[in-house]
Amino acid sequence: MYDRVPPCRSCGGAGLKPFLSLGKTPLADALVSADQLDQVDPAFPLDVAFCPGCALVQILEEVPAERLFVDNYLYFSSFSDHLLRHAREHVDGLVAARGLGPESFVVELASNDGYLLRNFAPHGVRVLGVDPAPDQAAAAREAGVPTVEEFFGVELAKRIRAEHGPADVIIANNVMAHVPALNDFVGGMAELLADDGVITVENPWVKDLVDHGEFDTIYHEHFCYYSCTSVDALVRRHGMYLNHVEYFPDLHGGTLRWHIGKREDISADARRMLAEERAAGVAGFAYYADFADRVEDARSELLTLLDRLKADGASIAAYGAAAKGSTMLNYLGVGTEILDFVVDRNTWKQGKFMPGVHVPIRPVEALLEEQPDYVLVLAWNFLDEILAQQDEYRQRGGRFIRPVPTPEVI
Ligand code: JHZ
Ligand code: ZN
Repeated sequence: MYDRVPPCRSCGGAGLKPFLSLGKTPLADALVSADQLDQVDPAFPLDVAFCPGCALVQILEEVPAERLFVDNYLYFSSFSDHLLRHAREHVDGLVAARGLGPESFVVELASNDGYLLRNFAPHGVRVLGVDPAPDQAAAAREAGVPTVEEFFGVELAKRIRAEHGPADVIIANNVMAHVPALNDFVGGMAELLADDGVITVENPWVKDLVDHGEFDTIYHEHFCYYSCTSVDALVRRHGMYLNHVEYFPDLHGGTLRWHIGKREDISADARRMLAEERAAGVAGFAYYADFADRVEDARSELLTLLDRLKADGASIAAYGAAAKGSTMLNYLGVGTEILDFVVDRNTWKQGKFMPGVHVPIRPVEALLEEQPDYVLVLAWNFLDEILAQQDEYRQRGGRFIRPVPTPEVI
């Protein structure tokens, strides 16, 4: 089934053990425009493996990063109130804990539309964003956030350090999964960081992905799926330490924030999380061995529910033209025969079509205009926020379907 097994992206080890294949899927953020509808969207194998050497979970396929994040990237961070609040709290916490002010220098990697860095402005902190996605970088500059429009690595880190000096804080949220040359990226962070500085890295936790069956968060943009164990091994290779860990169970299905520094100062929370992972078996292959069967069961269960509703004459739409929504629909093989349309707040996505399955994407108002009987929540990670917004649709009898961890009608 797996014809090519590359070396591990972190430790370089040769023994990657595949444990899940989602078949061939189109690129999750490569939304299709109306004039491309008769083309067959290019699809790439989506196979996931575990590294026995360093415990890093990763996909085997490497689609070129330009194709993922420059040519086909319509993800803008500013469309979720939950995420905006989370970013503001992160900034306020850093400013207070580290006494940041006009003398400080903060760099954010994958700064997107400036949704996070702009919160430093009232504190007078010097900031620099790094993001290769052109439309997002332009939006960030518009919001007053200076942004370098490049991929990050050792070479860019040296240039930034030469021009601006070392960084007191480096923030890397939901980007370490997106990096093909992982050691160049982490080596760049080490290069740029001041000796007493801190790096905070956020990413969904692979333990929650497996425990809650969040298979739809697997797509080609996400090369790696992290645990504390694999992050610890990765940063030690670059002379740094995993000093502290915070857990946000409600963000993107379960997110960890790792605090990394050049001086060893390991907190009780970091030790506890590493021990918890050891006890749960996250660092061993057996933990992942039955995941493929569980994903297959989840697929059948959701398909059975959708088919039954459809057979009963119900109309069904979906909420969230998310990357994870693309994995979900393509792996299930659900298109316009089941779903009338998908709604999304992101104006860049409206008017386009979901990759592979070509379900049209409409503004959120379409839910009240059409009042479908059911709405499949593809962006289930924002379910509470979406339910709160959609009170009127629900008052009129509309129902939501949460697909993960197990299908549930709400
Ligand atoms: P959302 C993204 O994945 C992209 P995606 C990225 N690859 C990543 O790593 C993860 O996040 C962490 C819309 N929406 O954020 C906005 C509404 O319409 O779950 C988005 O298009 N109304 C960097 O794409 C989509 O839903 C709302 O009220 O899987 C959500 O996509 C809200 C809250 C969102 O991520
Ligand atoms: Zn490895």
